[in-house]
Amino acid sequence: MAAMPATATISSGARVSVLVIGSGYGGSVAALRLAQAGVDVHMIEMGMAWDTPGADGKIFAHTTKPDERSFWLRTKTKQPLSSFLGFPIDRDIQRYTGILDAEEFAGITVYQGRGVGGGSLVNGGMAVTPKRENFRAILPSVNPDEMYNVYYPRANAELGVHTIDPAWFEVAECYQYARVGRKQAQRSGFPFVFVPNVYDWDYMKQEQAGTAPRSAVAGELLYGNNYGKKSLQKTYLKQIAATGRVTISPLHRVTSVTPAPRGGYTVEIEQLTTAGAVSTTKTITADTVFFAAGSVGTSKLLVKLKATGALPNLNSEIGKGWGDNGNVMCGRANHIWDPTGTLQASVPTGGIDNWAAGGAFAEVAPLPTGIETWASFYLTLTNNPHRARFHWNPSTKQVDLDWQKVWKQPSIEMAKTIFHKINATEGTIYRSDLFGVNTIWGDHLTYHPLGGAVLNKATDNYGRLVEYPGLYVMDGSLIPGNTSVNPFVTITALAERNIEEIIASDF
Ligand code: FAE
Repeated sequence: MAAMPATATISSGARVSVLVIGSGYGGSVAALRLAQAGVDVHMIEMGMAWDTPGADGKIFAHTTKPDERSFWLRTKTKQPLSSFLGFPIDRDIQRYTGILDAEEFAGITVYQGRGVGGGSLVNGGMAVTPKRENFRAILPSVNPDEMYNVYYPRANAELGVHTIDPAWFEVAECYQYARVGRKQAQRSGFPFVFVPNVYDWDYMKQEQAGTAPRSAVAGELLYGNNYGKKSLQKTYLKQIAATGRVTISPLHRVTSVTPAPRGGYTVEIEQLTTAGAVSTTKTITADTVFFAAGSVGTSKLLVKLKATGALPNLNSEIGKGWGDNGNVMCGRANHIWDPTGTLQASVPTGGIDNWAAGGAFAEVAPLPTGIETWASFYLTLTNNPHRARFHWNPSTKQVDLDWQKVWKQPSIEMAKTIFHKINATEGTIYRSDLFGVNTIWGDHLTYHPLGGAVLNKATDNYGRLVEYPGLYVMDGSLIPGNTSVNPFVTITALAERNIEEIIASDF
């Protein structure tokens, strides 16, 4: 277990210099750079610290044996793949502040990490820098030279991003599924490209060889990796701990931020039990507040605070520009002579690039069931044009998202540009047993929520909420709905860029 920032239980009545809401990528970058500049920081995280082993001696639950640690406040798991061979695979669990939240809105389920480290605790570790020609469309107000010369390299170095050893890829039993994916992509004329990752590839080699405890090779991913993945706990949060200037309150949730009578901001915070009950409500004062609660968390807070009069002057762009990064999943049935292997590393390592021609990039994903499935499985990122908006619902006192399920259809059409062709070449069909009965497309979810407080619209060009000096946005809500690739490297690089300017000008 890497050294973590000191946990503390913030006291009601406290006054802090900087409060960071959320401990994912945006929050961790902000906290580290502020601390290194000599500023004391307190981080508030609604999830758990994830630093203590459970009864089985492991911190994180196993993928195929989800227990209470696996899901955020649910009594039944809600796995992205809901069935196998037509049989439902979700199971009852104890309600607990577990690591993966499947947050349900009317038209979409949004998966998010909960705990110190945010999404880095549960994600696939795929660490991709978008192609430069796509970047202008993503963030047109940001100087690409700065991003590609300074901030992307910085983010990649700090996160520990590397690509698989290509020679090892050719022989690793746990990547047979990816080699089948490559062979079939290339037979249909699509380029197959390696996807960089934050997983420790040397550790993976030891796992495969049986000389180290298995993690990715044992299928660990969605509910945390016990060994090889370099989550933020092993990178930014470890560096944060070394500064000695940052404390963090896990199991604390921010519910309100409003100008304080004598300067700074009054922040309302709920302390949670592991059953999800509110044990204490606290009021503190912060000179400066960074919203880094993720695209959904930050957007929900800001939309509520604007609508309920806590921050009424926030501009009308708040809540807009939300997208799902075009996520859609599917599986294909292979012929009996194309087995994908019983041993499958949970960390994907390559993808099929048809972005320019078809608006789709398909990651060859594992199905780590431990049995031969003769299935190829894919998460496809597409150039879906739809953008949704968060609204305050005064009757339910909740924030709703107006995403519609039919808005996934363009993503399906883009994914078909790859898989219809592969099926035609191979003489194969789609699997229709993975997302319910007779359902081909996993079009009910996203792992990549983006937008809701878009850069240079809801904020200035560096994430300042200009109507309220001292309030900043620092996470995936700044990015308008799509990054053309997996998002966390861009979230990290953008946070590095923004915090540098904010420290230079505002502190
Ligand atoms: P995030 O990491 O979500 O952190 C926000 C934190 O704020 C969370 O820890 C929340 O618990 C906390 N929070 C929320 N509301 C409050 C509140 N009111 N008070 C206190 N704390 C709060 O935000 N991306 C990739 O690039 N590559 C991948 O391979 C990949 N795989 C993924 C797989 C899964 C299953 C999931 C769920 C996501 C995946 N992602 C992947 C997405 C990636 O993890 C996500 O874009 C980033 O984590 C978002 O970073 P943020 O800093 O915006």
